Amino acid sequence: MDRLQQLAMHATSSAMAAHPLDPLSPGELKQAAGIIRNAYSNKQISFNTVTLREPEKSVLTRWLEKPTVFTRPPREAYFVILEEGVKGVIEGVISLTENKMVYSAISTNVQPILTVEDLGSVEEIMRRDPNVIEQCRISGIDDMSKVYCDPWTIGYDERWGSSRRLQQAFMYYREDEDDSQYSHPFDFTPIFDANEKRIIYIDVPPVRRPIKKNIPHANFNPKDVQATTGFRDPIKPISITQPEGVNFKLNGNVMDWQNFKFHIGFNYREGIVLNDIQFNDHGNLRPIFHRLSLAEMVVPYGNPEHPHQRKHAFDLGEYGAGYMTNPLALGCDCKGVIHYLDGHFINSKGEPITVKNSVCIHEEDDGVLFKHSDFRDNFTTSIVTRGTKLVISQIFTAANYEYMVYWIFHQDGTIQLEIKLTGILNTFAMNFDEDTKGWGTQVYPGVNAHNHQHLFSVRIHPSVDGHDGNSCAVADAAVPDHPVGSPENYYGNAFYAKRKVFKTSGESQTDYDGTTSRTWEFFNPNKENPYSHKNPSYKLVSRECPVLLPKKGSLVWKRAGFARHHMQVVPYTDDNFYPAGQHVPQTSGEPTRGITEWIGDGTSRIENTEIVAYHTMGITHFPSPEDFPIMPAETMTMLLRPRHFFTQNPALDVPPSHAMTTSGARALTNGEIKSLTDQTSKLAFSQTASSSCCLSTSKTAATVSSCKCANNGLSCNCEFNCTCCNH
Ligand code: ABN
Ligand code: CU
Repeated sequence: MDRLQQLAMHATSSAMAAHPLDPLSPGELKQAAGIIRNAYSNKQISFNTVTLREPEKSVLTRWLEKPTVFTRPPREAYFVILEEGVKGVIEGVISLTENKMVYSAISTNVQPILTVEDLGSVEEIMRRDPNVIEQCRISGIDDMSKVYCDPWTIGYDERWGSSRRLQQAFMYYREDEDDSQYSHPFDFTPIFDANEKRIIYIDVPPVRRPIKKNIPHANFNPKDVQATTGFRDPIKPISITQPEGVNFKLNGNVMDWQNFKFHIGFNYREGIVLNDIQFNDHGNLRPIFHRLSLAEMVVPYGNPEHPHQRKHAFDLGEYGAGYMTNPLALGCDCKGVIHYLDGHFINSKGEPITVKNSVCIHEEDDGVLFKHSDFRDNFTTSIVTRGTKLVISQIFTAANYEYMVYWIFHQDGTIQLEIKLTGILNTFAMNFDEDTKGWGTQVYPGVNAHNHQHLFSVRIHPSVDGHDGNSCAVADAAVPDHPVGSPENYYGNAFYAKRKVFKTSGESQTDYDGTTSRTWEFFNPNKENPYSHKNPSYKLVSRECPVLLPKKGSLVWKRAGFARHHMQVVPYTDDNFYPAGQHVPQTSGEPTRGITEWIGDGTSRIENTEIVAYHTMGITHFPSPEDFPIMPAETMTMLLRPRHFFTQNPALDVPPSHAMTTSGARALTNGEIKSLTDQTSKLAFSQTASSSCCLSTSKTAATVSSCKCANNGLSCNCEFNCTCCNH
């Protein structure tokens, strides 16, 4: 590409990128790849990562606060490439604005993230390897076209350390290409060298467990389900329609919804990233969080027998929630009126690739937002306000597992992260008479699913009512020391919220405690709620917090420093993004990378400054047959809730779905009161409904008294503008 073409492309790509946090567009990816190719024109390189390098925080916030005063932060790309014959990775930064390489350097003894392309290259080589063919034959399989593998990073194996780029291949047999291979695992594990493109070793267990060809595959494809259990009657349609359209406005990647305003980003590693989250508090745009993302996760397995000790996946740092993201399908993955964002990455040749519909944006009914009825008139005086939620979601496939990530915004200012887990258990071969020793469960004849944990690291960068003056506290329900009968607690019933503000990062290393209903608060110590006289805060409510089960000193404990505690807070710096380190594959954990480095001796001050918190949540999974051959989705969740941030219920201004005042109720006749019962629920059971009902629409109080149903003359039960319908 000549200089003129480059400049033209640069002009187009920069102009198109309206926001400094927008993911790199295909044009920018192309531009970056061109600069890298030019710089390494005489070298054999392959591309691993090209992604947005987020602007320095100070430059970004300055621009976010006063976009007309300050110049837009420059667009930069971070890249990782591999050069043939060079150990480690080459990484660097490109200025897209200036169309040049800013720096590049070789990092030795680190291994890059595995791309989907990397994963795809192993199976064919494995099938041709004579030693693998021999092991398959020993296991009773001669036809290599029926042999499959899931290539994982090796984790860490001291026999090879970090210097070679290695994958461990979990082996499976599929009789038919439509079968699910996970019911027929092999018992041996080849090691693949991704640079040499060959199998370098096979871990073979002392006790052999041949493939059980006489056991049918446990399948979930419709043909086989039909042929085995058959299907239950299909569910009658539940239609979700939004005839008047959606309630959100998306300007580029900036979302405006029900007083929330924020930027939606997406990258190869964290997947969805939410930035600059603000709440419009009656005209006052108040910052809440600067950045929220899922930053890392680890899935340690609990079988101590070699080589299972090294089975643990850092699904974000080793593979990437963006790289593994699914193109989403309308009406299945998300339902309703959907807006999608595409994901853009590069392939190993440096060409832009697009995953269509990577991010789904939609609204859902959210049940009752608030309600109250008055018993004095048999609950006729009543208000019910239904809620609507906004969901930003993605689904990624981590070989066998699916992780479904939902960032949910509620009208009362709550932000929720819900993660659902489905897909297929990682399985290993077992003999019929074998004792699993408690390390796993036989979920199907000959199939051992090992115990494991799914531990997620949520990165929370608060900006509650300001960027540089936030603190974090832990809050526990506590009882005073005073005994029953003492003047201070005569009846013994006293309890209160005991709060401890973290002064240092060392103090912040805390763990969930269900017995004290423990929560954590991100607050602004420089502001005060005029009613409660407490600091405005967002409280983290997260109750699914297992402890990391691999012991202190174990491989996973060393590598996954973030999972040692449920909460760790550090001062913000421009590069503390990834809590298990920048390059995660094949780290030994000595020294531990990421959060443990940032915490250091634990003395960094984290009070009334710019802080970043890493919260670990998840589940411990003891598999059972119900999880097989494909798991029903299991949900875990965490909430960030405003506390002392507003002066009243922030959702009070959501128009009610039903409202009847006491005076209105008093004016009603008996027949009118009867008509208030919900007719639609009777319809569900085919009873005859009364001749009239009305449905509320969200209009103003102005139309209240003119609301009469034409067919029976009754007032409609909805105080706001209503539609009478004839059932
Ligand atoms: N669950 C570990 C993993 C993820 C992606 C690809 C292979 C393995
Ligand atoms: Cu699991």
